[in-house]
Amino acid sequence: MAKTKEQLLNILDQFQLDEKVVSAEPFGNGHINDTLKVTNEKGEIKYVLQRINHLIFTNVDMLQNNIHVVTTHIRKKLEEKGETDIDRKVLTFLPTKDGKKYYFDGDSYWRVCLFIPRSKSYEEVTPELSYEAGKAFGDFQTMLSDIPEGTLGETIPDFHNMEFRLKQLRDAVATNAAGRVAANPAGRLEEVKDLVEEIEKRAEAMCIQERLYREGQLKKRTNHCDTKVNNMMFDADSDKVLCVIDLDTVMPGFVLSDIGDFIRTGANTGAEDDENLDNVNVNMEIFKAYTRGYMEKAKAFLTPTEIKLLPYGGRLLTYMQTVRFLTDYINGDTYYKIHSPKHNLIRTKAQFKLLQSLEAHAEEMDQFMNQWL
Ligand code: ADP
Ligand code: GN1
Ligand code: MG
Repeated sequence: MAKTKEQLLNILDQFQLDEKVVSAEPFGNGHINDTLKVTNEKGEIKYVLQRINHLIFTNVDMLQNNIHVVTTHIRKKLEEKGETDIDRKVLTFLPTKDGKKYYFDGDSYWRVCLFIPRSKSYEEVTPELSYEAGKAFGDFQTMLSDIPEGTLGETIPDFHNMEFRLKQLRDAVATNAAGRVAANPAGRLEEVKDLVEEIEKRAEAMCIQERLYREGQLKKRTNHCDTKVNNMMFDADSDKVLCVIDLDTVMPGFVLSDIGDFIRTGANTGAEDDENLDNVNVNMEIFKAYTRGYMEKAKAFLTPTEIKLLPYGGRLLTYMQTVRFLTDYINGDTYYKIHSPKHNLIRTKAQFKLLQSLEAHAEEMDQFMNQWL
């Protein structure tokens, strides 16, 4: 439900802000939460207000607790390293006036963090920025590697479990075939038959991580799980990464998630939802630069199996996103925000095209990894 300006200011008034604020305007283009930038009387952006999508993040206590653990852990590491300007290098969430980590207004959950001044995020990166991003996510995983097991909850259970995502697709197909989807009871399945077939062809090969985990050959680590290119802030002057943001999905998982999602978003020559599939291809320079930066920081803790699988991570996360967008399309668009009736189908096709391009470059990517094996 959209909020009026007065309602938003009233929500903001529940938090311990140290400045008077006068407006809250939409910000960014996330698919799940609502993000707003909050300005003071001088027109300066001071805070970021977010409405948490609690239909997706059903355990808001766990969510905000995870974020608290992660941000305080990173802050401590930065202090130990003697870093300066720490408020720009880790997100700072503000408590409510009664000391809570979020505010519930009767129908929505809200949180506020400091806006990072003199920073910017990118939707597209150059190889130089990609190298910086690789180092930043390698550092991020390193800093979080000593959070004791069991401290962080799974904010979305089985979030990057490929077997689970395939099951959701198969359930959606069965439900749609039985004509039980309210939003569009017929038609969508017929329209996507070929895509479902393409997905099924690859299904077994895309569940390697779950199998290796069961066999004890792969462990879980703390991952960001949403390393989209726009989820990190760069310094507006130096173009060095300041801070990793969008921490809702930081949780235990497989290491390929954080390599894969950056390749999926940063190394795509087109947009995630490009209607012109000719635009969509993998940019090998960006892949190489990210990998170089990431390996510089992460090589110390990665196993040879994980290093070898790194290019597979790009294919896996792209495949997973194809499956997730398609599932949502078949289900009648109940999960992702959409901006046109066929948006989820357009996204599916663009992701599938990227997957094909990644497959065509698999050998070249594997060869590139040999320098670390
Ligand atoms: P979403 O779930 O909507 O993707 P994000 O937390 O990623 O939410 O925020 C969306 C965008 O808002 C980011 O890509 C970034 O440009 C900007 N942003 C978010 N938090 C901050 C912050 N603390 N300081 C500056 N910009 C921010
Ligand atoms: C969602 O909220 P946002 O836009 O950063 C999604 C990710 C997907 C992404 C696809 C909680 O991320 O998993 O990869 O869209 N987040 C959730 O763009 O499902
Ligand atoms: Mg985001």
